[in-house]
Amino acid sequence: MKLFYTKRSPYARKVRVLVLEKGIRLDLIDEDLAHKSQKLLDSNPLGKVPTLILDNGDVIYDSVVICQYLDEQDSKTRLIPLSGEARYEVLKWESMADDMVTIAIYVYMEKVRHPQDFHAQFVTNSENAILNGYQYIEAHLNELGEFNLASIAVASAIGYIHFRLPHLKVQGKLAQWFEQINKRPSMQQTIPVV
Ligand SMILES: N[C@@H](CCC(=O)N[C@@H](CS)C(=O)NCC(=O)O)C(=O)O
Repeated sequence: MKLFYTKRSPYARKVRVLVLEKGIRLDLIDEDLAHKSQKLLDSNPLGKVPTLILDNGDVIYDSVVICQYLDEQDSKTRLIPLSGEARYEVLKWESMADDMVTIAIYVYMEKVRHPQDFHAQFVTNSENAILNGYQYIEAHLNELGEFNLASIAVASAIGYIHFRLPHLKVQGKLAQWFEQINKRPSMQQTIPVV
């Protein structure tokens, strides 16, 4: 299997952490999103990472679908509960974490495109949404006790927000939780870099 990714992408990071935790072997193809390869564009009409190419040539995207596919490939280390309420709780955490990432990307892009005159209200509202997200996560940390895709997604989101919006660092109990999870080799090997 081959995974198109970038070292910055928090969506791809979820997949990379899951793969490392499960010991799945795949080839990583580092994409330059400013000059997307034809192979990526041929595989995914939107040219997004992560995109997974299976050994039979089939293609799977996006990160939510790839994580579910890969988790099913090996039952020894399940990172997504198989069914029922527990499964949807984990997927709900993933969805919230992914949305925090999306908000952070929009804020970062707004500031990069308009460094002197970014839309202040948009940035404030978006950053407040991220801070509300932090508050919610901290108040529900007991739900993230087990290491699974929920904690992978939340930690990847926090890692990305720290990377792009360093003034929005987590604090208190959430910072302690993040520090612990960030020590895992799978997290250390996938820290976002430019
Ligand atoms: N919903 C998608 C989002 C993927 C995504 O937006 N990836 C970004 C990189 S972080 C990307 O490929 N951007 C390139 C582009 O949109 O052209 C997922 O979860 O995989």
